[in-house]
Amino acid sequence: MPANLTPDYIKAEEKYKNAKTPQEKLEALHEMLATIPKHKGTEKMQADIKRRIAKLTDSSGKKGAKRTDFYFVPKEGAGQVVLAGPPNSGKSSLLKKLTNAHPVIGEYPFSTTTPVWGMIFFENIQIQLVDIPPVSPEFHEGWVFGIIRNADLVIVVVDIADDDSMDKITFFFDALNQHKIFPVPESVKETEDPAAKELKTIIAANKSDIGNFSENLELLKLTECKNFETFLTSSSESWDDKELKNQIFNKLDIIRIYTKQPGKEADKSDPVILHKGANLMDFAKAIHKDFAKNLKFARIWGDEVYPGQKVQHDFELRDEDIIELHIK
Ligand SMILES: Nc1nc2c(ncn2[C@@H]2O[C@H](COP(=O)(O)OP(=O)(O)O)[C@@H](O)[C@H]2O)c(=O)[nH]1
Ligand SMILES: [Mg+2]
Repeated sequence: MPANLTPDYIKAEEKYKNAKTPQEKLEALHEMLATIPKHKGTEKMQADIKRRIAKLTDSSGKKGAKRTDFYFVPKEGAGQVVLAGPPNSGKSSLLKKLTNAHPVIGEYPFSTTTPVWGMIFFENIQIQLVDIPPVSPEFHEGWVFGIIRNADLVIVVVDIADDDSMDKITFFFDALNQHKIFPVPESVKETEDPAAKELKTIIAANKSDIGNFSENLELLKLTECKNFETFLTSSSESWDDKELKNQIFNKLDIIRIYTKQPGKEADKSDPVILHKGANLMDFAKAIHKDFAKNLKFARIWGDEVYPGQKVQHDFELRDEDIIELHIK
């Protein structure tokens, strides 16, 4: 294939072909655009994907042009994490606490009406955190499920100072299941039903600064929340977000790989992000298709190897390995 398409791109294209709704089509197109190798050979294809995206999101207001009433959040950074749950649980406040974003925070429910996102600065990478409108029996936007489904990780935000949280969270999980989204605690397997999506999930037991929450926390364990790791969180000044940020990084199942020129120090400011389990060849492909084609071997520096160890194409990489590529 002249364009050297990656497995991720081919998967996204497959998803596009099987998409039934405009929302699903749009999601797949954005994934195609994110995963298509960016070089001269794919310029036409890139333009074509962009044209199809523009067509689907046409909001020109022309007579007869139908305005789309759904949203999509293009992925940025090392992973996309969504804050979801019932109204007023503190999703927007957590976005503000954890990122550089400035969402609307309201004492009233439904203060968030469109997706808002910002970046979490975690060590030397950025992780995208997305805040969306709530899901509740009174009202919710259908498109929020499209955004949840597309995330790499969802944080379900529960107000543990609210005695009604148990019912609200049960409704939330039921609504996910109705949309064929199935929360799972650990890494995701491909589902047999292509419309079903397993989604990595953790729980933020929020507003923990209010105190006196132990009874509600016990009650939550009677709900679906019992299956997931639960973190006490708060948007208060005194709450330390370090543990949650660490966990977000861990759950994304990504590794950071640094490049190094012979005889020089590695540049650790801009790592290549790969899925856990990726090998040397995956890394070379991520840098450039010509590196992959002409790769002879590499030297590696890391925890599990001796400094400068020579490794071959199928060598599995670990977080923070430093690689020196040698090409033919
Ligand atoms: N005490 C306390 N109040 C919070 C916390 N997080 C949010 N709130 C309050 O709860 C209300 C709803 O917050 P918001 O972030 O808009 O919730 P959202 O609807 O889930 O986005 C606001 O009045 C916030 O000030 C928290 O951690 N502790
Ligand atoms: Mg909000």
